[in-house]
Amino acid sequence: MPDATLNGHANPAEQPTTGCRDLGPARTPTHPVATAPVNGPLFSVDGFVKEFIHELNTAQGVALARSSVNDQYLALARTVKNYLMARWLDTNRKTREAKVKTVGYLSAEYLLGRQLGNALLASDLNEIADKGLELCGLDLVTLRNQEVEPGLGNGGLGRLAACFIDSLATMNVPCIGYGIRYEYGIFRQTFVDGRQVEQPDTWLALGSPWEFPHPDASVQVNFGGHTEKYRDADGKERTHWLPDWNVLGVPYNYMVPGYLNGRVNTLRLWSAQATKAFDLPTFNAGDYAQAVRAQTFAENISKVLYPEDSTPQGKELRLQQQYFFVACSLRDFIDNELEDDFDLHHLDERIILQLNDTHPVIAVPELMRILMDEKGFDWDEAWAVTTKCFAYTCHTLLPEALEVWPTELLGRLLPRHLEIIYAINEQLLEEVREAYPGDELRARRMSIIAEFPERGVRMAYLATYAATKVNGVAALHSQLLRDKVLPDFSEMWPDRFTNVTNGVTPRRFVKMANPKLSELISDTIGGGWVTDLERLRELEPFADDPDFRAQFAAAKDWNKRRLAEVLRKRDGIDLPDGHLLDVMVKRLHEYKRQSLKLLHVVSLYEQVISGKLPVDQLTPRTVVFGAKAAPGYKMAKDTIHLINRVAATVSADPRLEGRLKVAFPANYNVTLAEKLIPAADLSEQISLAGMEASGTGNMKFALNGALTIGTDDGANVEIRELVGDKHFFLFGMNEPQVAELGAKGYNPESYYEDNPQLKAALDLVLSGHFSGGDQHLFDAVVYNLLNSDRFMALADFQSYVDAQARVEERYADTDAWTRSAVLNVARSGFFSSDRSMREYIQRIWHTQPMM
Ligand code: 26V
Repeated sequence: MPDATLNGHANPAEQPTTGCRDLGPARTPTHPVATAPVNGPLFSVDGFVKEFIHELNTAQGVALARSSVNDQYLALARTVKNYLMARWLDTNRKTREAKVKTVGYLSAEYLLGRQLGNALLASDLNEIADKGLELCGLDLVTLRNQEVEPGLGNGGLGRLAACFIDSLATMNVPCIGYGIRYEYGIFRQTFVDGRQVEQPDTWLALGSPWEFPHPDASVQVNFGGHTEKYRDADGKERTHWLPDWNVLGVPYNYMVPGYLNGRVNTLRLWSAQATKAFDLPTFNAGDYAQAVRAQTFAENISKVLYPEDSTPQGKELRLQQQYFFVACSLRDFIDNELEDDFDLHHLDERIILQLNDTHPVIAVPELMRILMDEKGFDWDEAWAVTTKCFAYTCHTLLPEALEVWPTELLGRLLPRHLEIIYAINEQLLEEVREAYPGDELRARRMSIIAEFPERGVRMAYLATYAATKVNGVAALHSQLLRDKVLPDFSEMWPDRFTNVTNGVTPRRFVKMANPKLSELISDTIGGGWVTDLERLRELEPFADDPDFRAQFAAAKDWNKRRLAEVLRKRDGIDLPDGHLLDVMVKRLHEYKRQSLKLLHVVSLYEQVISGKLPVDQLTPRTVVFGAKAAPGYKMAKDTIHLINRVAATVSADPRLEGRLKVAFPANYNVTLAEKLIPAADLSEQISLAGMEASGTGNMKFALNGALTIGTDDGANVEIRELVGDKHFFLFGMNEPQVAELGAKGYNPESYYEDNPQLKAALDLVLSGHFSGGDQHLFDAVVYNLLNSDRFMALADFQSYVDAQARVEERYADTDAWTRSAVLNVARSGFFSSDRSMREYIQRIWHTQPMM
């Protein structure tokens, strides 16, 4: 049925301007969303305006003339959402009918970024919205800027999940993303006297137009209590779990629109609620606080995202979060997505559950529990199904990042699950002993149960044993995972291990974030690259075309001007014109080595103020840092403080005027990344080799025409191989060299003593130059480098400085630089998350796109 409201005529100039009269104009009282033809005509500008004004009037209850920017943003979001709604319902219906295998992506984090721009892009509504809003006297960019991004993740792992679900929707692959609807996402970072101060992230405060709560579809999640054995009707011994408390999981659905393909997948995030709002007798007796305590307790489960990535926190609440979302998700899929009479022996034909790191691994014993205790399966049947339904991705190499849950805690919170884990472990050890008779040491090494420093469950081992496939996230990482983290497992089950190198969505991180470059690319090779990123290869010949290079450079300049405006408004930072823009943005962690970058800056500065280097020999450069530190990670916070002090000192020193500037905008997030990355000339990827599992920022920079200075770590290795050594500034030890130095005994102080340039830089920090004369303010940072330097920043310092000299040399030759930048773009098509998804589909999931 054609929809009159979408194509009808509406001139906003004729729209009444008062709230009352606004509601007046005739509007067909239909719900266009439910009936809009899925493949029918797009919104006309007039239809768009009519719908927008309607949303403003009815949902926001204001007239255009009286509306705030937030009202306008919400009305626009709803207009776009309405447009996508028919497609969403259609996708759901078709997927259900087809009974095809779905990807259940289980992730505790989704770092989505703003939704409006992406929804407009996916539905091709940008131009119409732009024109329509202009007719209303409004500006699309202003409205887009009103959106607060849902920061429901810490960094790379959460952003990867968001890229993956975007790609699956775009590739027409059925997927439900399952996760937690944190009421507070990653904290908002502010600086007070240069120190990080965390503020709560109130992303829901101004309204959340993209979510659809379904309290009617809530599920119950149990905790605590004990188990009891009994005999069923057939005389078989079975187990009951008698929990002693529970909460409700309320699903909130979010649209995941594919790019111009009419598919809209679902992201389903769970919010915790008390099963009984209050205890009425207690309330009536006047003890209000006691009455609401249960409610507060329950709701705490989805209250806040854990921002810790420095020390694994054995926090009970965190385990509650993990079990909560996983239990909700399995229950939801089995009870609501499958047909009532579905035979769960064939569950693997309908779902593959991808474990995004160890956070959702408690799903393994949960599925066993459901199959055995609720569905009457015996152990072997349940295990046969379970092991076909899970695949596990590991995202780290740091031993301290691998989760181990104390059995005391697990047993108290999830007694039945601990029993099942013990039984799984017994079975594992039996298999190991059979394969390696007499090798008791090996059995002990491979045990899912750790005995020291306390008895605990190694979640990575549990996942590896249960999964059909285990993958690392870049070639080097997967190799090290096999050789160093899980060597016994990979020896016993070599075929289980595989690599899928990460990728990023070209929709958000090129097409949306870099409109000028995108336009140039599309004008040159057509628009197909947006869903087939390897086609960027066709740009290669244009690297030698001066005219193309000029346009490419002009796009970069435009991005820099746009960034300058953002930083001026957002942070009061002035970006000088014509500087090499040198960017290091990522979580603050010692292994990532922000301190190495800082030492380089301090060294340049020191050489100038001490007269060793004439200032006019410095390449004009602005160094931008963006980084949040985990609130409990002292060293990381001290490093932030030092960066801010160096930034203030260097930027204020007239001797460096126009030559060197350091900027550290607070609260780096997806929204800022979208402005920073397209503007960057130089991408800093300088982790100690063997420490960064993959990195994904590195890919975003290369795809936007920044050159990388980097170590042979994570996906840097593959970036360098693809773009070519000439167009990548490699430095530092490689992983075997790091291992060798570690084995030999690393003495950071010797590098300090032997390298006058390094010594001078560290001495300048120790002199109190950046701390108003306080010679001890940064002792922790400096002496950590001098005495321990776990991540060998001092060992790589000289090599890094040398590589920076090569950067400056190339940058001085504008044509050569731009040529390298073009080749970086042309040769980075591999790093599309569409390619990653294709690999998961073919080698791990064995799912099919829907036609
Ligand atoms: C967690 C922890 C926990 C405590 C100890 C220190 C530590 C360090 C890092 C982490 C995060 C581990 C999970 C994670 O976010 N990994 C990131 O995943 C990205 C997507 O695969 C990948 O690009 C990054 O290299 C990897 O660090």
